[in-house]
Amino acid sequence: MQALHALLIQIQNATTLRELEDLRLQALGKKGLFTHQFAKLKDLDIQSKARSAQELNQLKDAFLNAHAHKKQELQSVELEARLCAQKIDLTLANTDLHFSLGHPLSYTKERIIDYFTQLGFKLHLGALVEDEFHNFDALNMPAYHPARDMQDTFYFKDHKLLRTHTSPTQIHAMQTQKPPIKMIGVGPTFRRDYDTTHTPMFHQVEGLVVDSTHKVHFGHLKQVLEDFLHYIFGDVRVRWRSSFFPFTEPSAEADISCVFCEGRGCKVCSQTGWLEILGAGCVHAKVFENVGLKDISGYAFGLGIERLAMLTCEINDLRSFFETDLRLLEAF
Ligand code: FA5
Repeated sequence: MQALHALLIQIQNATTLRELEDLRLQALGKKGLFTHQFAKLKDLDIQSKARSAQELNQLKDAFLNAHAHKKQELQSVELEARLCAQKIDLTLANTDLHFSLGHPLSYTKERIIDYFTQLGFKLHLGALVEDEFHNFDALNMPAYHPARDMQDTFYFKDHKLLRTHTSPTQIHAMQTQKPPIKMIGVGPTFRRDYDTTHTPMFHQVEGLVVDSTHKVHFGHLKQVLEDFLHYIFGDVRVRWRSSFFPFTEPSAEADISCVFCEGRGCKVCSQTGWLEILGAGCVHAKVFENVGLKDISGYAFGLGIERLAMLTCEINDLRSFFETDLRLLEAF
């Protein structure tokens, strides 16, 4: 029995899990002290046997408790020591990391936002659900305008609609801010379209610069947008064509020399050597009148982000942006 009490003390003093395991075997193994003492019980008379068995069982319980307790304590100490030894060096380069620019659409959108915000344009996201005034009327698109047809626009029951372009953001900006105003409106827009270059949901960027009379003119618009097109497409030629938008006068569209054939003519540019990129113009007097601004001048522009992403990332079917095919992301 004395040897068993000594084992209990050794358990308290154990410093490693291996030492503890040795003590467990010494006590409970085939040839262990407890095994030996229990075997000896059979030689005792009935009374001594009962007394010794009780004493032995109490000692065994105490041993098992002390052992379990010590084991837990030593396990935490060893774990702590192992974790300290395994410190991660965050400064080491990991060549296995997978770098991605993200989805080509988000990447293109961020590039556009970066460019204009660095020039001092304030970012507006606007609301996706608009009323007819902000989406059409204020932009000089009266009730008979074809874009207002049910075939083109997603309407709700109460004359609300999913914005068909980001141009309503310029109306909100002019209604809520005092000129000078310099803003871009960015985000999803919706039309009833579906083919290789058109989807029901797509993204646009709108730009608006407004200041008192004669301070903003078409020359500023041309400079800002030509610089922007060179930032996105590099060394391309830019061509301006006159065009029509109800909310700008004069209106124009900018083309770039085809990035695939460098202007020689190919399938992508329909053999013309040019690619249409954006619409722009000076803000129409009617629009200023609709938002109650006087003695004022300004320019606006708008473009489709998918179109830019298709050209810069060489993707020929716009619908593939929305098909969540991981292979598309892996290609970037
Ligand atoms: C507009 O939406 C005008 N609000 C742009 C504007 C703003 C002009 C300010 C002048 C001043 P448009 O309908 O052409 O213009 O659309 C602009 C671009 O959106 C198109 O060139 C095209 O790239 C893109 N787009 C139009 N419909 C879709 C569609 N269904 N899917 C993908 N992109 C589309």
